[in-house]
Amino acid sequence: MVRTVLISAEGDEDVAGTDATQKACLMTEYVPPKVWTWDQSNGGAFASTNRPIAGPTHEAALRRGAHPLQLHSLATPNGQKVTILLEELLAAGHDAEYDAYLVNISKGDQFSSGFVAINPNSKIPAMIDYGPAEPIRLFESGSIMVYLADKFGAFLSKDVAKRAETMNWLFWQMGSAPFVGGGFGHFYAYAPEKLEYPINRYAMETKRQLDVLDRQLADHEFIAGSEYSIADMAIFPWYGGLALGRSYNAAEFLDVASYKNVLRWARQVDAREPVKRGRCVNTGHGPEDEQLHERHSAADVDKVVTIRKQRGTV
Ligand SMILES: N[C@@H](CCC(=O)N[C@@H](CS)C(=O)NCC(=O)O)C(=O)O
Repeated sequence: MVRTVLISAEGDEDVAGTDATQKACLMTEYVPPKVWTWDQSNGGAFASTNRPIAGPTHEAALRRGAHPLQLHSLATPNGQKVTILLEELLAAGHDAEYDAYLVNISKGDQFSSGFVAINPNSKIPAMIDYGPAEPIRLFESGSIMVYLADKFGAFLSKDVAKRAETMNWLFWQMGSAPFVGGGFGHFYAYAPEKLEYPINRYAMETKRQLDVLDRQLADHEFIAGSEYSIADMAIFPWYGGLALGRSYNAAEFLDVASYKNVLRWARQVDAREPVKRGRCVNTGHGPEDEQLHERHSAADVDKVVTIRKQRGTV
C-alpha cells in the first residue's frame, strides 16, 4: 500500500506553511526493496498476462492457411502497421496474399509454444514466410516491414539516400512509440491510479515527438520526403491515431489539433483504401460485424470494410 505525502524539494516531510511549500511536489513514499519481487496482484489493465519471465506458458500449435505469408497479429497500432503494408502491396498489384490469425493478447495467446517459436519476445505482430525453401520467421513490426518491402520491391526506395531517410524514420518510430504506448497511454489511460509525475513526463515526450513530426511534415508531403513509404505506414497507426483522436481519449489533453501538419498528413493517409482495409484486419473488439478475427482472402476484408464505411468507423 502506498501513502501519498507532500515532500519538499529538500526531502522533508510535512512542509505545509514553510517556504519550502512552494517547491513541494506530490510524491509517494514507496521505497524500492533491495531485490524486486513479482507482485501478481498489483492490478492494472495487463496484470493478468504480464510477467517478468519469457518463454511459453502452454503447448498450442499455430494454425496455417494456404498462402505462403502467415501473419499472427492483432489490430493494435503495431499490428496495423503490417496489415496496412500487406493491403498496400496487394492494391499495388503484388502477390502478397496472406492468411492472418488473431492473437488474443489479453487471454495469453502470445505465450503459446507455437507463437513463442516464431517470436521469442511474445508480442504481436509475428509472421512466417513459407515461400523460400526453408521457412523464414519474422518478428518486430519494423523488421517485418523491411522484409516485405524488400521482398516485393515496394514502398522502400532503392535509391541509397531515400532508403536511408525512410529507415531513419522507421527506426525513429520503433524507438519513440514505446514512450507513447508504454509510457503516456499506459499511465494516462490504463494505470489503476492517475499519477501526476509519469503522466507529465510522458505527455511532454509525446508532445515533443508530435512536434518532431509536425516540423518534418511542414515541408514534406510524406514522412521521408515526396514518396509514400513504409515509414508513413509505421508512423500512421501511432501518431496519426493520436492526431485523429483515436487513441487513449487524449486528443484534448494533448491538444492534437495544434499539430496542423501531422493532422493534414494523417487525414491524407487515413483516406487511402488499403489503409482502411489494413486497419480492419485482426480486429477483435467492437460490434461483432465490425470484427475480423481471421483474413484468408480479399473478400473477408471487403465485408467488414463495407459495414464500417457505412457506419463511419473506419
Ligand atoms: N516492438 C514491437 C512491439 C510489439 C508489441 O508491443 N506488441 C504488443 C501489442 S501492441 C503485444 O503483443 N503485447 C503483448 C504482451 O505484452 O504480452 C513491435 O513493434 O513489433
